[in-house]
Amino acid sequence: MKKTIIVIFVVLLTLVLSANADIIINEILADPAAGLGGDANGDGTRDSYDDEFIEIVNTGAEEKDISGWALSDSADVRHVFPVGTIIPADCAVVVFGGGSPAGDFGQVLVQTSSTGSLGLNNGGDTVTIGDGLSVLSIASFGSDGGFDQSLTLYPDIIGLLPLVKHSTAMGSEGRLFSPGTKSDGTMFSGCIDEGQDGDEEEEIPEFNAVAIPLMILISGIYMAMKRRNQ
Ligand SMILES: [Ca+2]
Ligand SMILES: [Ca+2]
Ligand SMILES: [Ca+2]
Repeated sequence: MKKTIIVIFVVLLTLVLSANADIIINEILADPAAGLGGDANGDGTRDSYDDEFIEIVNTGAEEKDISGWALSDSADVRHVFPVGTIIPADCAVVVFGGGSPAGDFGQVLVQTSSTGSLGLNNGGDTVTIGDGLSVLSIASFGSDGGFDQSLTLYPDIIGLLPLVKHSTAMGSEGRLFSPGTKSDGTMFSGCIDEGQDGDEEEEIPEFNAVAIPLMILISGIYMAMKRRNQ
């Protein structure tokens, strides 16, 4: 009996940990390039703090509520995700240092640092995501962070650490960053826009318009045949 309880506990613990392993750090921009080429948040101004960002992807099969979780660098907590931060499956959230982010950013959630800055060191830093109990995702970088571009997993989502310079990722075509999309500019698969949802919903009445009369017809033929055989 005792052994059974231990086995159940281990299985539940494994399930909890594997569920939280679905949240990964996919891209980090510590060193926005000089000039408008470094305007990652799209607000028309290049700012060495505001244009820093961290891109986080939910790779799980279910949406994930990360409200209250903390995003930290090696020095401090830099952002606490506000209530209502729910990342759809296979979609993402991007946290900029500050400013007024403008753009569609691949239809992902977009936030700015709750402390006013991400404070990422260009020469190296460690970014972690924690839920208050444990560290659930971690990504470190060194001097590669100071090359006027972001560092990204390559391939996106499934690539292994270390992060690589964004412009070297195949398909990036030399772009310096990609907040809210994969490094080749395509959307994460779970970030479906509302227009596509609407199309899917309209298909149901169309199906019923054909299926229901057909079922009535088949039922009528069956009843007629049954009467004839009686
Ligand atoms: Ca920096
Ligand atoms: Ca900017
Ligand atoms: Ca990206």
